[in-house]
Amino acid sequence: MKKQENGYTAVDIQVLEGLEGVRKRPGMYIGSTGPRGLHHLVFEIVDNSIDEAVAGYCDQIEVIIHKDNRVTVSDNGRGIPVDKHPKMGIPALEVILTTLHSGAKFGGSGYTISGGLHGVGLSVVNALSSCLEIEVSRDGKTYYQRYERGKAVTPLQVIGSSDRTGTKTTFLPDATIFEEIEFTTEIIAQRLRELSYLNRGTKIILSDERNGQRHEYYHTGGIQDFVRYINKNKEVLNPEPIYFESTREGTVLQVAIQYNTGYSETLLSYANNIHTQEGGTHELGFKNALTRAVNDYAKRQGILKDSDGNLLGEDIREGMAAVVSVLVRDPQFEGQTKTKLGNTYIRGMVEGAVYEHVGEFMDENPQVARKILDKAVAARRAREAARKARELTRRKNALESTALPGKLADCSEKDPARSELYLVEGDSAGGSAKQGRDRNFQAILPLRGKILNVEKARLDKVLSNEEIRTLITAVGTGIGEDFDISKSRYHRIIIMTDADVDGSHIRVLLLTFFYRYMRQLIEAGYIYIAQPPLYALKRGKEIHYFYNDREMNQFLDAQGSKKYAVQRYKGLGEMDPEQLWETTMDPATRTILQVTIEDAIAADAIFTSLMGDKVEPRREFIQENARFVTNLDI
Ligand code: 0RA
Repeated sequence: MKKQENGYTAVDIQVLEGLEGVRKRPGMYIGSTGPRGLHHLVFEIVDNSIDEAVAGYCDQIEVIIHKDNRVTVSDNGRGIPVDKHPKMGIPALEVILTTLHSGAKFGGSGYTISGGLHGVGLSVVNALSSCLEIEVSRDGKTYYQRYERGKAVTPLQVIGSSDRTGTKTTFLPDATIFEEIEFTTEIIAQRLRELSYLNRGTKIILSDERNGQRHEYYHTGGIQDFVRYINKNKEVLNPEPIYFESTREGTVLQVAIQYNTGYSETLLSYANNIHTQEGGTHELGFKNALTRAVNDYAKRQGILKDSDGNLLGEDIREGMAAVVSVLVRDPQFEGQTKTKLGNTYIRGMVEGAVYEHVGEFMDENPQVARKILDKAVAARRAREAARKARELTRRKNALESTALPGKLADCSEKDPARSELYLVEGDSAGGSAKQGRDRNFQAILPLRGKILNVEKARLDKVLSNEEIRTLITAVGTGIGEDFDISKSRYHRIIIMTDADVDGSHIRVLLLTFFYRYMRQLIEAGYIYIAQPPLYALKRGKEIHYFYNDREMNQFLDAQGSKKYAVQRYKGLGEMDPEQLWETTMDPATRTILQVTIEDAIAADAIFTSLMGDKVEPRREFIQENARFVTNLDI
């Protein structure tokens, strides 16, 4: 600040009012005075260094968190100009640090340098710092200046010579403005990691002097490395990401895509290095083009016939990790959090480039293209099956609300709180259960194991399964969006399966099904697992049942020399109706296990990992969750 004996110049006054405004309404410039706003200070400065990197003048940025909450950001860019600003008559550096630039806005920096001043945001940080020191190396010299609460307290001075160039800023957030001035390493680390992917070849170092930690972020592969990082624990369809970049009329586009075998979609979009959480025109352009390119390729190859109809975008994006990054000269940020790119021309531009490059990639890499298509076709099949299943059960419920499945042997009790539904594996066990039950309050629904036991099927496919639809109708609640727990016809739904591999598969599958589509039944404590005995010891008319080896051996020890015939039950079908009632269904003598949400989550994870091909996590998982998978062959 150039202070004259007779007071402030007009320029000074204007400047002063500008920064006073920032101190009066910090939220308008950095979002908040909470932790987000605090960390935003660091990001504002780093963004300026990143702009130098984008312009091609800087390849290393270092951030240091000091013990006393000061933060240093340094770069090896050109260094902020220090020569006298022609209009203002003070060093350009001082203008940058004390003037609110018109381009200044919450959310980060622009991409244009175009001869004008960049360093947008530096003045905001300066205004909100109780102290800020800046060092610039350029033209063989190192310059230094110190500010307090946005005001220069020293003139810009030469403090030495230097054979390098760059800018180093150290600031202490103003404790009278921020609720808290302690930085969180992880918040800063995350942003720096992201920036290092988005700006390939820029080395970003983070040191935390409070605990001696040091992280180095450096990715020569840029966003290709980013999608690899997203998929690092997943099985991938294309180990080499699909990557392309294109520049049109000053807009730079970069896209990286890598598919995994999972079912979720991770699409990260950026505009000028800002994560556009609300999407925008670049994201729309990308999605449209990807959908069109994949459908057109599938038609060209005859994999999809005209009569098949198109694959939907959501089918094509199942299992996709993608990063879309644009640099735009005049970004318009919209939306609730100003993280939606609004520039309309970007949409067509991105759409054209993505359509062209994805099409070309598929033509040149038919094997990868085939894998992606197969996955999309499977996703569509699953989606349609799920819809049909929903519609069928919905229609059934609407049209024939009293028409229960023929296979269901219902109970006479109408009060759900007193009614039980046994889901029984296999028709023969189903038969025994029907005969052995107390028909007043126990209903039986036999499920055909073979049909359910589609080990490699995905859950959506299971939904199209007749048995499962019968189950949905029998329970009465509907599924998914239509689910209504008050319509549950039973408050105890008991899964009764054999103690073998098939039985545990079915149990895992049913639990997964309940977890995903009828979760409230689990939360309400309506789902149980029956505990049929493992052994029977017989001696004449005498019979004893045991549920594990330990119990049986204890019993035998106590019996001395008495001889018993041992029967090991492999399936429920080996028990006659009376035995089944006595051992497994009679409320007076049976044990049933209530399923908790944790059990269901475990089952869901087992189900999912059974699908995958990564053997190790699956084995570990199953070992840790032995309770529900005692007989699962792995
Ligand atoms: C204005 C003009 C030039 C560089 C910069 C600002 C600049 C700002 C920051 C902020 C942090 N690091 C920075 N590095 C550079 C161009 C200067 C020239 O033409 O030499």
